[in-house]
Amino acid sequence: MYTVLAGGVGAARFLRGLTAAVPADEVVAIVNVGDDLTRLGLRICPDLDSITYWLGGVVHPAQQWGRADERFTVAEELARFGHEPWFTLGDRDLAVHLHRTMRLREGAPLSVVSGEVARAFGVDVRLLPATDDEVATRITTADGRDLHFQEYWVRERAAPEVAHVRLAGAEDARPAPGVVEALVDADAILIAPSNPVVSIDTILAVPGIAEAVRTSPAPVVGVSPIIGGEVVRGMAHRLLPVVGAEVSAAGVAHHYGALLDGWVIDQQDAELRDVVAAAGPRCVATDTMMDDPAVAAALARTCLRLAEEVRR
Ligand code: FO1
Repeated sequence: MYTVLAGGVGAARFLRGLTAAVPADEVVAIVNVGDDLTRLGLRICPDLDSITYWLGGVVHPAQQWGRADERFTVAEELARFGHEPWFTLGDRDLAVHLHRTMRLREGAPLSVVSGEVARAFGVDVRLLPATDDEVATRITTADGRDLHFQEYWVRERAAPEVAHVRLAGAEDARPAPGVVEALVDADAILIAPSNPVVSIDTILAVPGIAEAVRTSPAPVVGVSPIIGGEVVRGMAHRLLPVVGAEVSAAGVAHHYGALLDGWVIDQQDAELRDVVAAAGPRCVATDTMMDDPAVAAALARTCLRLAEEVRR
């Protein structure tokens, strides 16, 4: 079993590559739920949905979130009542939120509903929310505002200076059923090239998960989300300094620290290999730009080979 700590888009591309290297039913993704929010009374899970849509072959190709062939008839009608459209929900996307919200109201845990939704889109990878409890990534801006992550990222386009990032509700949250087992029993634990601060740290912030990664006998291999000092997408470059991490492939490895046994960086950053290795993890440089599915598959195989090397 290969267990992947996963955020949104970068994780979806990586998972697509991994399922070209090993059978999909041997892959478990532990997915960040800090992005989740309730809008219009509906529970929305952006990272679970991005991965589901991506692996299900129905993601909006340019946006990498939301659905292809989407329409916004409901959103247009809702504007009539003054609902702010800063977080747009398409008609097809709404069907997932309606189903999920109905099932949650019936008392089904998010982990059960996520499995139903994944199967409905033909996704064989097991998608597990990090927790079934309600948590939220919240951003404290330098000027003292307390924003939900989606307000910061979507409404304010990550413009405000950030003073602090936290996973609200973490102290009362528990790993979802199957999460600890997926980590302890894994043949390898892989950290996808997701946002270290608001995707990976927010998984590790659920009490019991970081502990399970540390005590698991499985080698832990991660992929740098920073290439040539730049983010591939998103706003990690705005948030890494907030947690004292340098915006580089070496800086992120240092941020994950002792969790890592292996670290895969892009060939552009090959000169950082010794810097990374000096801090502990075995380091490999390869092509990590996963625009091409063949690159994603090769990257996954590189991670699995590195996991075998560090296991010995
Ligand atoms: N991102 C945007 O930039 N604008 C949006 O209006 C927006 C709506 C949206 C609705 C559902 C959903 O699952 C994701 C949505 N996203 C939107 C993307 C979302 O902010 C990201 O997928 C993650 O939360 C960050 O990676």
